[in-house]
Formats: sequence, structure tokens, C-alpha cells
Amino acid sequence: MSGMDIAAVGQVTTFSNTNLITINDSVNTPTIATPYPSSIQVTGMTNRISKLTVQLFGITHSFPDDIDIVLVGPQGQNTVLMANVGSETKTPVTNIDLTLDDEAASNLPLDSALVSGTFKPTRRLSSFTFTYPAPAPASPNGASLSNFTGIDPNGTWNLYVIDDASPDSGIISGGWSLTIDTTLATLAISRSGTNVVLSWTNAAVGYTLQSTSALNSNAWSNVGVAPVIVNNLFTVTNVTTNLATFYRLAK
Ligand SMILES: [Ca+2]
Ligand SMILES: [Ca+2]
Repeated sequence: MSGMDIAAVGQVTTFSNTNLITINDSVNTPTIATPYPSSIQVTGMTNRISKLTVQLFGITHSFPDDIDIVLVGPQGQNTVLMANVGSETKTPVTNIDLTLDDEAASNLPLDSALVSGTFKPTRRLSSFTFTYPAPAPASPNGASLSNFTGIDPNGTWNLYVIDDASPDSGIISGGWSLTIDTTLATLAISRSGTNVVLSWTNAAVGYTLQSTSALNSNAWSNVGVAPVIVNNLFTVTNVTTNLATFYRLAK
């Protein structure tokens, strides 16, 4: 039994808004940043998102636990990038750069100073103790950037930054960027009991799973099992046979 990779096609493109974001402070919390939101227009992308990462450039804040940041995509999906991280005791940071990536090795630190690097989107609590000021979603609940997998990236992306406690304030001096990967993911294969499980990203729409018993026969036939979506992957569970079976995605 063998899997087969499809050639990776697509593009990785970064869109940026380098304008300063001022993280304001007031006694009437939560306090919205300026601007609110900070926006990025994405145009010209021809495929759906297979992976999204977000960069924040030049974060300075005298008490980073005050900061909460939500990203909202062009179709309204949202993800909390960071909230109440970087220690509950006052731990200032100066000019750090963060990359948020679901596949990072670790979360942002909850109980120590924030440092520049790549981290998973992270929040201390699963929900907010306040309503997010409009026009942000009142109760943003997205927890990972995979929320954006499979969507058309074109349109307006909005970054809502607030400060949830007084005093202390800050800036994001270099703004932010989105790195959008529309590379069509490879076909993955694994074994589950007497079945094989084949999966590929739901960003790769319109593909048909095919199989053959002999790679040199060129006689591919459709696998007659409809894919179901599991964790943003099209997934097909197929029975194994005593014969070698090869799989591919065709379009
Ligand atoms: Ca806080
Ligand atoms: Ca504050």
C-alpha cells in the first residue's frame, strides 16, 4: 500500500499594513486602539487559504496582559491572536515582534515576559469578561488560525486591538501583516484498523480521489466514498484490500 503526493501549486503572499497602532488606555475599559480596526485589503489571490500566519511588528506595552487582539477575516471568521498573556504581574516589553502560527512549538507565555518569536495564538481565558466594542464581534471565540482555512482570502481583514485594564498603554509601531499560503496540500494517508484514511486540505476544492492497483496501468478509477470534512480536511475512509492500492487527487 502506498500514498502518492500531488505536486504543490499555489502561492505564499504577504500583505501588510505598516501603520502605527496606538494601544490606548482609559478608566472606561475596554479601551479601543487607534485605529480600530486596523485593516488590510487582500486582492488578487486565486486560491483558497491552506494556511494563514499573522505578524505583529514592534509591540511596546508597559503591562502586556492588558492587550487583547482579534483578527476578523473577510467572511467574518474570527480568531483571538493574543489575550491576557505575558504575566499577570506588570512585565513591560519593548519593540518585540510576534508571529502567530498554529504550528508553532509553543503558546505565548502566560506567566513570564513576552519575547519576540513564533507562537500559537494564545489566550489565558476561553472567553472575555467584557463585550468587545463594535464593530468587532462582541464575543470573539476563534481559537486558532485554521478558522480561516478553506476561505477565499480576498477582501478586508480587520485587526481589533483593545486594552482591558487601566493604567498602562502601548503601541504596535510597525503594524501587522498576513502571510497567506494557498499551496494545495499533499494527500495524506494513514491506517486505521482495516481501513485507510486519506485526507487533504479543504482549501483544495473540486478534487476527486482516485485509486489504482498498478501505477503502470494508467487505469485510475474514482473512489466512490464521499469525503467528509474533519478538522478542515477532506477525509475519506476506505477499506483495505490484499492488493497494493495507490491513490491520487485528480481535477
Ligand atoms: Ca487583561
Ligand atoms: Ca491599560
